[in-house]
Amino acid sequence: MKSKLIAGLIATLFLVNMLIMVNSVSADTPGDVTGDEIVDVEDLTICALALWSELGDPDWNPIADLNSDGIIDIFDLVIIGINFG
Ligand SMILES: [Ca+2]
Repeated sequence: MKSKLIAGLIATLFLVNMLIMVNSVSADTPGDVTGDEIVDVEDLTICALALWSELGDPDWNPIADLNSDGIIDIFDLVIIGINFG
């Protein structure tokens, strides 16, 4: 019972954090890495190539850090996924 409560709390905190990060994106077209105002496979590819990189890593690509938190991770991919197409 206690472990389910903790798991639920963690899941809730994760979702709230994700929503805050998505809403903090300031671009005119969220998820648009290339700047062509379309969120498509090109944006996804650029982000995927930099996935799991952090500032200073060889794979780091600042334009793929859509939520500007210094790491390219699932939250950046979520921004692309939400706005894809
Ligand atoms: Ca990021």
